Amino acid sequence: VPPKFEKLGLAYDDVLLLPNESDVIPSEVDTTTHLTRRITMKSPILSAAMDTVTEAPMAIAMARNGGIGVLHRNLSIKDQANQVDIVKRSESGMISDPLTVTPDATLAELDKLCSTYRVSGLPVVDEDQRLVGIITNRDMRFVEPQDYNRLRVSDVMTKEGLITGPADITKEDAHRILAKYKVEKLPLVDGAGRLAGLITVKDFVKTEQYPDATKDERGRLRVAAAVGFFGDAWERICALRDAGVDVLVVDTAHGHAKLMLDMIRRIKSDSAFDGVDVIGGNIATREGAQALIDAGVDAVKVGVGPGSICTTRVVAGVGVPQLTAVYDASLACKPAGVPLVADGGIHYSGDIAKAIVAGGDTVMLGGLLAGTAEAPGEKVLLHGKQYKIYRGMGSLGAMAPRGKKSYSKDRYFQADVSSSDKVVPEGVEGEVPFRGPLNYVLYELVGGLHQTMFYTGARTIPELQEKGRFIRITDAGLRESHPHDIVMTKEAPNYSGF
Ligand code: RVP
Repeated sequence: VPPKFEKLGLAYDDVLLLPNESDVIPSEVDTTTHLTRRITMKSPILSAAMDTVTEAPMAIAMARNGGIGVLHRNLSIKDQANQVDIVKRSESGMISDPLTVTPDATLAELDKLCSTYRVSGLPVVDEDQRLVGIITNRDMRFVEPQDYNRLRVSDVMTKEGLITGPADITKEDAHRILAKYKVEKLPLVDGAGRLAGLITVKDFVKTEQYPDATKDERGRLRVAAAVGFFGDAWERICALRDAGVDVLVVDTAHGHAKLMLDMIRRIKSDSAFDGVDVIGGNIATREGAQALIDAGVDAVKVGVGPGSICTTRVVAGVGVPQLTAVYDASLACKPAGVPLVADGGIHYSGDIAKAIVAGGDTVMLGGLLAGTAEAPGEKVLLHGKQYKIYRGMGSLGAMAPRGKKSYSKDRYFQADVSSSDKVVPEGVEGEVPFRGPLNYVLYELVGGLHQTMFYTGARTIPELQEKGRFIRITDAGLRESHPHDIVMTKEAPNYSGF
């Protein structure tokens, strides 16, 4: 019989990392880490699958900066798959199935397509996919908006002297042609004149601008998306795969549960999903991690109750302080070679390092990213300061939106998506300070990790995991850690008060 009282559980604030002898400086370290068994990332950070944190703009910005975004699932299947599509098309080496328009489309329809996908122009193809022209903002420049409904693509597109390349062109040759003809888009055509791909200047620029971006083998940004297991979950899973999702995150508040494990087994045993990795969670014990590993996950996500908006530990009285949860789960993950995502409860950059030393390979952030410009929702002004809304996926607002079908109730195993509006919330709704663009925030968070690696003498993430050691601290130690005996008059970009 297991003991009634387990060992003491520790949170991030209960410990500090010991400094080690070091011959590393912060700018020299390498933060490359495993997201899943086969996907690596340059920064160990995921943005949370929450409706106030991750939609396409956040996912694009996260991947460009070396992390990854997990698209939330409080959206229709079509809308979520569309978000995947937007990220996958946002930038690439060579777009093999470019978005196109037909010559008879109106300019209004074209304009809508361009703004949805944030592109400045499209190749024009006939019904046999043969390239008949190209239309870019250069062609549109002198068209009056009131004519958009009247004029068709064929009226203004460039059709004479089209600059194209062969389907198997090299990156270098493509660059040369783009430069020589001073064009921004190079359609690639096969022997029969059919459109076989597209290369754009924007993608060359972006590759230089974001050298650490998380990309797939075809040079497209990687993206993850959350799914459940009730109702139409399988349909959602298939639609996300068809849209090109890299990672499915089977997202529940209790991952050590039969329905959830069944869903993981189902995806992993279907060869139609060979190209897609699966992250399962959340669990908070070694046994929970082992169950997910046995079901075949490519990474385990850890965290029951540490989230800044989470009330599971008070509503249900269940949870494990996050540092201990990560450590215990890692005892199952490490021998199996399955990466671990430490999800929730990160207040400061130092907590990221603590999560990694405890056995995490990456961390998932909600509250720290909800205030960035790329998070969904508008800024709100409160007492002269700017804020953004942040709410738990188990909050009343996210679980039972008035007059709308709810999608996240099954995260808490509370009935199926179409049933009544009654819920037992396990989260709250609130506001977090507006923090500006995501890359500023990530710079501070990853920069903090570089400092940890310098203090602990670790050049790489595996070295940090191996060398890092904790010292437990008291309440007095925690008070001493934060600024004290001073009235703070200016907030630092990476410190917002105790
Ligand atoms: P935090 O970064 O501390 O804000 O936590 C974010 C995490 O909290 C999410 O990734 C998710 O695991 C969890 N979460 C989301 N909604 C809720 C809730 O309503 N209880 N919890």
